[in-house]
Amino acid sequence: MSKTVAELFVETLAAAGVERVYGVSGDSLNGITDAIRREREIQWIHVRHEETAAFAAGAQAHLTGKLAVCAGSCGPGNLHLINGLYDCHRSRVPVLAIAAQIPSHEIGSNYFQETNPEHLFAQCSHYCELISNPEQMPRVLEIAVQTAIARRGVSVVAIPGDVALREAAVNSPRLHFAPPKPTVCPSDEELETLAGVLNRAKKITILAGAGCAGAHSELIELAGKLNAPIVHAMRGKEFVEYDNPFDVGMTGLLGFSSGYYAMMNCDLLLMIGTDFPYTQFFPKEATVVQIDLRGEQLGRRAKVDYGYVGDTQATLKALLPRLKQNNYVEHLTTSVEHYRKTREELDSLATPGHSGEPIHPQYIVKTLDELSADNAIFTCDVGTPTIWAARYLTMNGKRRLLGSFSHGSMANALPQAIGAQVSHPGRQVITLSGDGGFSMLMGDLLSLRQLNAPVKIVVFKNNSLAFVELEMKAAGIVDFGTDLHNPNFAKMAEALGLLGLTAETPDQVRPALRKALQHDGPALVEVPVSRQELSMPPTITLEQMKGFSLFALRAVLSGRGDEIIDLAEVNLFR
Ligand SMILES: Cc1cc2nc3c(=O)[nH]c(=O)nc-3n(C[C@H](O)[C@H](O)[C@H](O)COP(=O)(O)OP(=O)(O)OC[C@H]3O[C@@H](n4cnc5c(N)ncnc54)[C@H](O)[C@@H]3O)c2cc1C
Ligand SMILES: Cc1ncc(C[n+]2csc(CCOP(=O)(O)OP(=O)(O)O)c2C)c(N)n1
Ligand SMILES: [Mg+2]
Repeated sequence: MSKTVAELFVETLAAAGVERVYGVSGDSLNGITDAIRREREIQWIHVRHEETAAFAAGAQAHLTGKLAVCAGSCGPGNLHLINGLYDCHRSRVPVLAIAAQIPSHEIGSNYFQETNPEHLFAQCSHYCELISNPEQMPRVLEIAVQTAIARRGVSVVAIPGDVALREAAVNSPRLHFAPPKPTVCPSDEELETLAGVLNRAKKITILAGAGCAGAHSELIELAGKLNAPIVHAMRGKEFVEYDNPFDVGMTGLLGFSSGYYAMMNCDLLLMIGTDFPYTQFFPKEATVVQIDLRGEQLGRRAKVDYGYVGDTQATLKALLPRLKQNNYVEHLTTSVEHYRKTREELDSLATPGHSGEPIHPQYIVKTLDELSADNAIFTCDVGTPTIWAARYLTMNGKRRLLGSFSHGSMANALPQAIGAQVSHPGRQVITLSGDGGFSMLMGDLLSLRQLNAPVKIVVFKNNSLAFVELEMKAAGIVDFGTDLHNPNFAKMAEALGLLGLTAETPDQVRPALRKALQHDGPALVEVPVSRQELSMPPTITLEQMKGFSLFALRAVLSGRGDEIIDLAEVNLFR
C-alpha cells in the first residue's frame, strides 16, 4: 500500500525508537502531525511555545541519552525553536528538530512566513537539510538521526508541507541496527606515557566533568591511587560529587574556595571529560593532562602538555593497572580539609533567618534538598538559582540536575522540567525558578495541566534580575533595568488549576515545600527571598575590589547608599 512522505517520516522516527515529539502544530506541519495522530507508537506533546518544545526535548535527551524530537511550523514556528536548540547543541544532547517549510513552489519568493531554515539552523546543528523531493526519504531523515546520535547534538530536517503530503517513493525505513557502542581508548604506547607522567607527579588534582558519567568507580579508584582531590565542573556535579571522599567542590565564579585552591596548588592537573570554560581559573604553572572523547576538545580551555582521546571509563580501566600508589598525601588531606571548612561555611549561610526579613534562598534549597525524593530530577534557571543548585543540592547517583549550563539561557527550568516529567512520569521533577526566568516562558505553565505533568515549581521571588544586578555591582556599574514588578504567582497558579502556595516567613518554608511535594499534581511555591544574597567568588581580584568600591561611591552619588549596607548586612552580619 502506498503511503505519504509524512507517514514514512513518522514511521522512520518510530523505527529509530522515538516515542514522542514536542511541538506546536501549524498548517505546514499538518501532514506530519496527522501522521503522528495515526501512528500509535509516537505521542504528540503539545506545548505553548516552540522554545519550550526544544528545551523539553533536550532535557529528555539528557536524561535518557537517546534521541528526542521537537517540531515547529514554518517561519515563526521554526524561529521560536532556535534558542532551545542552541542549548541542546551546546550541551551535546541528541535532538532532531522538524522544521516545517512553506510550500515548495513558493521558496525563494519572499512568500508569507518564508525563512531559510538551512541558514537559520546552521550554527546550532551538525546537520540541516531540506527535503524537497520524496526520493530523499527516508535517507535524509536517517542521516539526520544518525548524525544527532553519533555526533551528539542537533540535526534539523526542513520539509515543506506539500512535500510531506506527496506519495513516498519508498515504503519503509532502511536502517535496522542497534546503536553502535565502540570502545574508545588511547593506544598502549600512549597509556604507558600517561602512566609514567602520573607516576612521577606528586601534587595531582583531578578536574572531572560530565564526560565522567558512568565511570564513577574508576574515577574514585584513580583518585585513590593518585591521592588526588577531585574538583568537578558544574555539568559533572551529578556524576562526580556523590560517594566521593576526594570531593573538594566546584571551582569558577560560583565555585567553592576549596575547588579553586585545589586547582591552583597542584603540580599536575588531570582534566577528564570536562569543557570547563573559564580560563582564568586554570593554574598557570602546572603540567596539564587532558582526556576527552573528542580530539577537538583537547587544549581548548587551557594549555595542555599531554592530550589523549578516549572514553573515560575505557581509558581509566586500561590506565589503572599501570599506576603506582602515590605516597604523597598532604595535597589531598589539605584540600579535603579546606573543603570541609568551606562546606561548613556555606551550610552556615543556609539558616532560616528572622521573621519579617526576606528569606535566605540558601535555606530554601537546603530544605528542598532534605525533602525531595532520592531520585528527584531538578532543573535550575540561569541566574542565582544556578548558584543555589550548585551549592545546596546533594547528588547521590540517582538524582539528576539539569540547567542551561553551557548556553546560559534564562527560562530553561520550566521547559526542561516538562521534558523531564513527560519522559519520566513516575519521578519527582522540581524546578528552581528565578522570577525573571520563570516569567519569560510562563505561558507553558498552562502545559502542566494539559499534559498532566505534576511538576513542582519553586519560584525565587527577589523581584529582580538579581544575578545581573550582582554582575553590575561587581563591574562598578549602578544597577539599572533589573527591577521586576511581579504579580502574586501563587494566586496565578491557582487560577490555572495548579496548587499555588506562598511561604511568607522562614517557618512556612518547610510546610509549603512538603505540601507541594506531596500534592498529586502540578504545584507552585513562591518564596520572597532577599535580593542581595551576594555569592562571593572564591577569590577576589584587585579588579573586583575596585569594582565594589566604585559601586559604593556611585551608589552614594545616586542616593542609593542604602543598598551597599543591605549587601553588607546580608552577607557579613549573619
Ligand atoms: C550562570 C552560570 C554560572 C556558571 N558558573 C560556573 C562555575 O562557577 N563553575 C563551573 O564549573 N561551571 C559553571 N557554569 C557552567 C559552565 O558554563 C559549564 O557548562 C560547565 O562548567 C561545564 O561542565 P563540564 O565540563 O562538566 O561539561 P561539558 O561542558 O559538557 O563538557 C564535557 C566534556 O566531556 C567530554 N565527554 C563526553 N563524554 C565523554 C566520555 N564518555 N569520555 C570522555 N569525555 C567525554 C565532552 O567531549 C566534553 O568535552 C556556570 C553556568 C551558568 C549558567
Ligand atoms: C535569554 C537571556 N536573557 C538574558 C540573560 C542575561 N541574564 C543572566 S541571569 C539574568 C537574571 C535572571 O533573573 P531571575 O530569573 O529572576 O534570577 P535571579 O538571578 O534574580 O535569581 C539575566 C537577565 C540570559 N542569560 N538569557
Ligand atoms: Mg529574580
